[in-house]
Amino acid sequence: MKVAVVGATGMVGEIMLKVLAERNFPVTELIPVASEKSVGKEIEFKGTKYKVVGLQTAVDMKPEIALFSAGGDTSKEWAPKFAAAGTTVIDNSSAWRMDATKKLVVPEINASELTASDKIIANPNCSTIQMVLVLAPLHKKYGVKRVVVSTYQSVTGTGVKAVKQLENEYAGIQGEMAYKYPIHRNVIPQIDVFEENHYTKEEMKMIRETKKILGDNAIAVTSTTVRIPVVGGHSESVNIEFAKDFDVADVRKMMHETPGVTVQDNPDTFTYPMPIYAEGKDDVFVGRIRRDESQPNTLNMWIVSDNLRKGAATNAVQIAEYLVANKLV
Ligand code: 2RA
Repeated sequence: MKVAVVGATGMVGEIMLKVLAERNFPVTELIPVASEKSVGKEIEFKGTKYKVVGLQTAVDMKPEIALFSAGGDTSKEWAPKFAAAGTTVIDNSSAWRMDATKKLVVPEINASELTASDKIIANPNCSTIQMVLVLAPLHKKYGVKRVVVSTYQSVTGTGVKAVKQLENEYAGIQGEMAYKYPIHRNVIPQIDVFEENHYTKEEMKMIRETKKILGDNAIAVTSTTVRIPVVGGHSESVNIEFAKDFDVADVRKMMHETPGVTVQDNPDTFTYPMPIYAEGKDDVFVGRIRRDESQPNTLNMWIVSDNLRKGAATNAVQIAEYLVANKLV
């Protein structure tokens, strides 16, 4: 496979290259793509050096697959150009996620909807992916009525500038700010811009994308998304009300059986998921599984995942793997 990675020098792009190598994706030719200022730079992939090229050059090279992580504007403009050249684009931006003509895919849940004519495939938002992976089997069995989620999101979700801000503030150095406020010793209850209803775009992504991926507009979702001074992964406190009553032991068993999910849940040994353990791993970690005793048919859980991996790069590569395995590219 000739594979382009658009945004190859960015934080997610770098992890995409790492994940492609780790999972031994059948790359015969790599095309690292980045903005003009990075063109000509060298990138190493599995011991071979590749020169970064610009977008038009990459389109002309007609890759079979292009993994995009270069921001919404680049995706809006360039994904259709790649698609017109016959490339299947897997896009990590928000540009196409809510487009009714595009599939929004978490492979474990809905990859079977993909066909060879899907030329632009949307990768969901990181905080959505880790939550829906857990919700999907529970929805099938018990019917999810309502979800209340609060997130504790890593600065890596913003990008390299935010990681630098945290490091600078930690070291007492005055530097460029990715956020309006300090992030070290702080918690910022705003991720992305505010929408008209005073929810942030990140909150609305979680609400809209969850319904689309689970294929059920009747699920009520409300969300508060928060940035915390952590690298390594996003954490979520999730309260789920079901249509039917459930058995906690059965929920735990189902989580053990869900591909891509690892249960870390033992109060006796103080075992629960945390970003320091999730970092660098592909799984979604679940713990603190317990009944919400304040109302019927309701469950609480704590979900942690490396947002750059399953929340972005790994999910995108898994989509590519599905396309290859099913001869859809
Ligand atoms: C964040 N969800 O964590 C975003 C990244 N896509 O800011």
